Amino acid sequence: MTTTNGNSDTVPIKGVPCNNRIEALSKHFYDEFGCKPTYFVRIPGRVNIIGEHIDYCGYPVLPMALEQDILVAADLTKDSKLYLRNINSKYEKFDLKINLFEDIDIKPDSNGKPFWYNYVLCGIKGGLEFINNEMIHGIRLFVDGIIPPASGLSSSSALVSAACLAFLYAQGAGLNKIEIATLCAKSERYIGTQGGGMDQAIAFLAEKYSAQYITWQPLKATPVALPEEASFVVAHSLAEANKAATNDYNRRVIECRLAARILLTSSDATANQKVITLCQAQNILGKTLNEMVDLVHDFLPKEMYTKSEVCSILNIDENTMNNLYLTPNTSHLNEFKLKQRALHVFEEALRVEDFRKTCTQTTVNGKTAHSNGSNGVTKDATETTIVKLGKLMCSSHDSLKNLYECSHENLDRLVDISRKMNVHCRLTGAGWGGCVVALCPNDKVNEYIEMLKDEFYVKHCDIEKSKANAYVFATTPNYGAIIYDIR
Ligand code: ADP
Ligand code: NG1
Ligand code: MG
Repeated sequence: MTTTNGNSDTVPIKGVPCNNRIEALSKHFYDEFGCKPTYFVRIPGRVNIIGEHIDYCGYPVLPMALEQDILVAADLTKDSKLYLRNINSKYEKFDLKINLFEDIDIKPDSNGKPFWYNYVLCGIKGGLEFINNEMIHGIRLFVDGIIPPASGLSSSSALVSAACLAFLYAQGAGLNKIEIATLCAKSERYIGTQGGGMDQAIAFLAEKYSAQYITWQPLKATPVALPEEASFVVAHSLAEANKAATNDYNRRVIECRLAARILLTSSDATANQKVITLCQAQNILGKTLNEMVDLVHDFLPKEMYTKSEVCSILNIDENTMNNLYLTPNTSHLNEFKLKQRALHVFEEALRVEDFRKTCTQTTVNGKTAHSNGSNGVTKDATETTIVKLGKLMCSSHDSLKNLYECSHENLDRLVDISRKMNVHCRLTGAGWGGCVVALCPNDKVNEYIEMLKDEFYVKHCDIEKSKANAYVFATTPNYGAIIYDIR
């Protein structure tokens, strides 16, 4: 799969880069299976710069790919089996005879936490469904992942996508990047979470040096140049949150669905039962995002709605509500926060638009100039751009904390510590733990990282300063998915 042809077809790269990681993974593969891998698949993690919890509502998001990735060594087998290994011994071996996609059962452990290999099975199941069960080869996979897991940097989607891509490549199936990103988003839902598709989209559509403005229906990625004068710094809160192990994530998804359905009742417009996103509701109502914010205040005034209230507003019974809008792990819920979730979504969608516009142009004395190079933008204008972007990130975090209630005390602490240095940051990914992303002027990056080490990792988390390096890093936009074929 090349990384230079935007939204078009996937083409494998011949050969593999010579580096220690590839060599070590090849050796593990050989020691385990007695043969060399014949191809490698690499899928990056991502950091979402802005646009949180709005992909599943149909609104654009602005992520970029990380250098940290899931790298998988692979080979075909003549039987119809999956042989799965992981370089990290905490992830146990797993083998499975692959039959029909319908037969791949993806169940969590007795505590409701997914097994690591369930994410791989999601990718295989989705791939098998795509090829109508017409499997030609089994597959050996050896996984080496360096994306911090359960940290909002999309380790799960990198694993699902790597498995799906490796499996389909083994079958000789040709898919373009848009198709496979869409397929992987659908495949990951087998884990139980109703994700929106951002992680899989950036995994395949990312390009080096630019973030991507991702829009839906149809899926499209448009490069966005980020200001050269600032860097993005990612810092781990040291709290992990596995999104499929609780119903926190799906609860937000279904609250947005219910809000969309209730907002639709504000007009006589007819909408079939499949209309479930806030963006679809907005389009049907023909309103601007700001008008949708006003509508929320008028039509969703209460702090909390009970299930029976929602049923009565929508004129449906509980069974219908469960079947149409809820998920297996949310069907027992009786109370929903609709105003708060919908306000976050519409206001975050506005922030994404503002952020993108600010990145691509800045106005100096009435003249428009581009801010992504040395093309005549004054230092003052650039500083204004960074201040503006920082403020948008700051408001995004406040909204996620207060309206969406998906922050964590460690994330809030990182945000507060950063503010002392006038650096704005926000939680990234789903939240409830994981990482923050900060926008920091280049000349302050080292000082900022040192300050986080002292004030957060050493002082608050009791970690030796030398070990704190593992948890905080500056990053620039990286490539998307790659297949290295060495046959
Ligand atoms: P994230 O924000 O990182 O996507 P998720 O909760 O969605 O977090 O998924 C995290 C889960 O993905 C982990 O608990 C683990 O099961 C799986 N995972 C992530 N990275 C790896 C890896 N390198 N090897 C095995 N499993 C992994
Ligand atoms: P993380 O936290 O990386 O698992 C999740 C969703 C995204 C998006 C973000 C919140 C999946 C696979 N990923 O990301 O689609 O909704 O939360 O913006 O469900
Ligand atoms: Mg995930």
